[in-house]
Amino acid sequence: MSSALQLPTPTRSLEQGLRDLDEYGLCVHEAFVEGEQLKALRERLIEQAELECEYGVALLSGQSRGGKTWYGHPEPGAMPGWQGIAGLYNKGRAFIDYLKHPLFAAYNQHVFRKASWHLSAMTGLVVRRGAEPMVVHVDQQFMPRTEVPTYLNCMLCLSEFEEVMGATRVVPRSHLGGYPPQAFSAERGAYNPQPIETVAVEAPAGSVIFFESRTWHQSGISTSDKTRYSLTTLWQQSWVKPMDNIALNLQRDVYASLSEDELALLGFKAEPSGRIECNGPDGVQNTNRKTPYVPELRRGGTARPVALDGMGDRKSADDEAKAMGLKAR
Ligand SMILES: O=C(O)CCC(=O)C(=O)O
Ligand SMILES: [Fe+2]
Repeated sequence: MSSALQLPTPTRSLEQGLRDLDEYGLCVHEAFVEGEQLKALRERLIEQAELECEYGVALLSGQSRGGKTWYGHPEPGAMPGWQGIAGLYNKGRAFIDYLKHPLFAAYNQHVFRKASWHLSAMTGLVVRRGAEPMVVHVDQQFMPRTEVPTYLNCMLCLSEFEEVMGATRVVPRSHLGGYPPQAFSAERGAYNPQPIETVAVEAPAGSVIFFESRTWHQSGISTSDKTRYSLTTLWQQSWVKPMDNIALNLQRDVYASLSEDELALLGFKAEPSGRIECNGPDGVQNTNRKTPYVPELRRGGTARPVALDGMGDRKSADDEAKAMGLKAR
């Protein structure tokens, strides 16, 4: 391996992890999750993955995340090399609790230079023998390079990550330059016209591989009988359209079970973009700016809005802001 592909040493220190992210575009934070929490996340993900297969609603691919995917049953005796378990915020309290890991806030504030952030996607990834390498890409490949990364990808290893198991591969320090060249063809989709040398990130279960969205990476090829399990938590700056349309995806019973702080982590916040209009008499709301429910109103019609409690009493936007415990803007 050329020294240009030197990886940062795994660390358990936030400070070291932040330095590594600046220098290498990635870091490996060991023992980010341990013990019972790691066991709970792993068991919940595996049970969900198995049942999505059994019920014929699994997101599968014979290739990788970037290859051709379909929803359905695996063929008997032929488990495809790749499975994605999408929208994990809907699939168990353990995943919501994990979003509140205190170090996520520290990593996000650093990577996003204190700009406002929230969740973009949360996806389980299962990689088995037969998985093919993904095209080398950056997670913000579809937008021009930015001074500050738009996403932070946090890949939690729920099994160990070995090269032969298709562990994530990276190009250290690539976040400082441009993007990996890609070409497109109807049969292959996106591919790299020139070979790009990448290095596998091997890590024990419980580690998080943090890589910011300008770092070149891909999933590897699996030639192992051991299954790779991982959980991707993708955070983003608030102005980016989320990878998952979380405000729409979030199931109503899950929405009703979450605190204001948890909803804010999922992006239920009115910010310069992304205001949520209340979508029913008991509909979804922003955490920081409540809105009345206002359907199409017609003279002589039956549709009625639902005002906010006490709205009629408020004298001004300033009073309203105070009543909601917010600073007027
Ligand atoms: O599964 C992997 O190793 C990489 C997947 C990937 O590219 C991503 O999560 O952005
Ligand atoms: Fe990626």
